[in-house]
Amino acid sequence: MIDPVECCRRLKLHGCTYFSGVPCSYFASLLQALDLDPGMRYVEAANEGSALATAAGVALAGGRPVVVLQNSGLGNLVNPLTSLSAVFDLPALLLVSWRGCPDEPADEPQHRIMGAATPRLLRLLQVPYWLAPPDTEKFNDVLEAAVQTMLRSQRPVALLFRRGTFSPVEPAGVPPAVGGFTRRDAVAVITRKLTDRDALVATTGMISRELFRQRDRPANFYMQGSMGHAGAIGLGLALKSPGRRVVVVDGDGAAIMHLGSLSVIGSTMPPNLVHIILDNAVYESTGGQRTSAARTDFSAVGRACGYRQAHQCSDAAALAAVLDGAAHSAGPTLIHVKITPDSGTKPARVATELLPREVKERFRKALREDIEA
Ligand SMILES: Cc1ncc(C[n+]2csc(CCOP(=O)(O)OP(=O)(O)O)c2C)c(N)n1
Repeated sequence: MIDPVECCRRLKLHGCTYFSGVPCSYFASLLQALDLDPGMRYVEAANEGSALATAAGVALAGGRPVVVLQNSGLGNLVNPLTSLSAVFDLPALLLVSWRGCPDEPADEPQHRIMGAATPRLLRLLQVPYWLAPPDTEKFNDVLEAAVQTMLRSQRPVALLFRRGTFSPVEPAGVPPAVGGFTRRDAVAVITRKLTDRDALVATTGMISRELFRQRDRPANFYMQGSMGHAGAIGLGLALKSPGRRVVVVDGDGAAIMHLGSLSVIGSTMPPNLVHIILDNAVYESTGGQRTSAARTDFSAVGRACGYRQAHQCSDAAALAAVLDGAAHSAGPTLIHVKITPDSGTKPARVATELLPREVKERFRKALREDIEA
């Protein structure tokens, strides 16, 4: 395995000290090592495309930027890659985790197509890439080759990382708060306040998993991937099923990834949409890396984007009261729920019990009267 601290040291020797990205659990220890290194600057980007754009800015100013991403984020990255970095010859070292690698035991369903396509996609996009060997010495040679190619071509190059390439580092920093109002508590209130007719859309990761654990129901649509699009999915549902309340349960990292959807919801004004953002200020599903949410007031953003109602709350009683109020007032409603990270047991993955196809079929049946109308 590669020692993440040694990897940081090597990157620094190559002059790579500016990082931007969106985390993947495969990089948990590397991101932790970066965070602990005062010589490194990591920007928690909204999405992988923005991460590359920030890297392009660093490169324009003469830096050697690094972008950290999960291969699922290649979709977000393609446009700035082909129409910015490749057009202006702006280098970047892309560290890409390889979820859904076909040689490994089956990953979650959302990684199947991108897992198989990743090397071909990089070739198609004319990005030279290397597979990162799980050995510090061998890795250093591969890193050297990648950096030299990047400098020669002045274009992005990629290193692909399979599962378990980095060794773990000791947990450091402030231990997660014990007690407080957690995702688990917030989900308990939300599920208690749902009516049988409500349709629910849950963002990818722990939020879907917690809803599945606490109150699985056919009218719950659990996203698998497509991070950041919960609000947009909810908007489509709310428009097509105007007689039904649509409750979107989003995360702060996911909401930030495609924050523009808030403006679109505010402009479209579906009265039956309730958009809840559970904000723990971290990407808890991938290891608790900080998001940019700490200084973002989502209720103020919602109000400024044109949501009819916008609230902020940070305990069970306040959330229950806001949900009671929302049941009797026209939306769109945005509820910013401040929660503390949850170090408790991780709920099971939805896909271990329900295939995406089953999630969709159950959901459609629950909405049958709207579909047939
Ligand atoms: C495009 C894309 N990039 C990265 C990921 C990896 N990923 C899955 S869940 C997640 C974190 C979600 O964070 P947040 O919405 O804040 O919810 P939390 O995990 O804190 O509950 C990330 C980064 C992904 N699925 N898709």
